[in-house]
Amino acid sequence: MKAAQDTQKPDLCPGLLDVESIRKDFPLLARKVHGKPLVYFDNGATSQKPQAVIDALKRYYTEENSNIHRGVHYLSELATSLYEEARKKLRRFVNARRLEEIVFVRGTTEAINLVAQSYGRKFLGAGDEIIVSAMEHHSNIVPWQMLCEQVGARLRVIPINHDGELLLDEFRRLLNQRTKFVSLTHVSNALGTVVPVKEVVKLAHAGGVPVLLDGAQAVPHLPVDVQEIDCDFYAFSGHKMFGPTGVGVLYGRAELLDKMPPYQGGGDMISLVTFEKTHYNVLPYKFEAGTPHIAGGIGLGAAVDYLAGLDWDQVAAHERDLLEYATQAITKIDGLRIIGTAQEKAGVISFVLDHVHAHDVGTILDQEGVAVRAGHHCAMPVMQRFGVPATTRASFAFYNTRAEIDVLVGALHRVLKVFG
Ligand code: 7TS
Repeated sequence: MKAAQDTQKPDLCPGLLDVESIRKDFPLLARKVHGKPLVYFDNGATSQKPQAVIDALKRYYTEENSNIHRGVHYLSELATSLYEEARKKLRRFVNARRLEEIVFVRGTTEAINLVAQSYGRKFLGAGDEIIVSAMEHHSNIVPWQMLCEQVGARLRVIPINHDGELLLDEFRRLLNQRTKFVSLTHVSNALGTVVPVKEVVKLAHAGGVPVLLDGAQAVPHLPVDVQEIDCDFYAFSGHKMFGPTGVGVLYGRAELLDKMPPYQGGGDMISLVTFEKTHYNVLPYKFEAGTPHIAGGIGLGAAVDYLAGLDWDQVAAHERDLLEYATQAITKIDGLRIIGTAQEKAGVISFVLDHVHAHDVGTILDQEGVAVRAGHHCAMPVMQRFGVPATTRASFAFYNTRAEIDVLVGALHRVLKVFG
């Protein structure tokens, strides 16, 4: 992959990313669906994978496969060192201070459950409050509700305005002596809103309250620096950032991870086991019970390498261009309303069409080769906030183009014809 400086391709603005060359790195983008070229706008659900990631997975299973952290033989040492190399790449990717702050998990969902069950059950009790926002994915609501039931704590919710922006003043009002934890999304999957996380962290820390950020939708779009944001935990999934499914990362501040009990028991998370007493392993292994997704971790490292080869100013400019282009084109469609119009937005357009259910929109788009998501996007409270049962969501990645947006718009006109 190379990033061209002087691209003059018809669907690109000069100076932007060389998308044509990038697309060649993603073999699946070349396939057809229902006889039509695929237009993949479901990146919020999962992204496609570059050849480098696919190759890393194939190489692992053809040449390197072995269990890690236990063997004395060549392959076990090889697999261990590849897996631990991947951890180093992920440390650099989010700029964590220390390697032991990078815990491999199954994904964002497991990362949040880990913190809720480990930190939450140890440090929260009856009457304590946990703050989330009205635009959370269910993965950042339900684990906290489960914790609330277990320890008698209470969930408080920061409301959002009609554009889908977090109401910071309401957050200030909600913060009080009983607040013991704040857990917020960095970028909303249903609305695209980018939350001002540095400000949120500053406010919470002023009251001594730790903050977890759900970065599932942020890491594919923005460079993330956990030291700069100053959050205490940061959770993300490999599969949304061009890596494999079934692997993700919990970044945690070492001082906090140190004080937290293990989340699960089993192999690898111990240093000594007797029937009388078990001693736990050091960080991060204390939180990594059982054989992990070794190939996934290595594949995720390959995804990080791939992303490091991109010019992120160009990526940001290209994604901004896609969002603006799509927003303008789509708002011209009769009876279409965009849900989520925040000032700071990532490449996500959720919309409703008068008198047509999102599933019908999604089904007709699919016939045209356009993959979008239709439904509540695992964010039912967002749907309730905007008074809609579901939306159709087009979510972009850096490999998408203006020409694909034109296909989407053409397909939406077909929807109108069918239902018009
Ligand atoms: N948090 C956010 C903000 C998400 O968007 C998602 C997945 C998750 C957490 C859960 O991630 P997982 O990898 O653990 O499943 N969001 C979506 C979506 O928008 N469409 O499909 C999955």
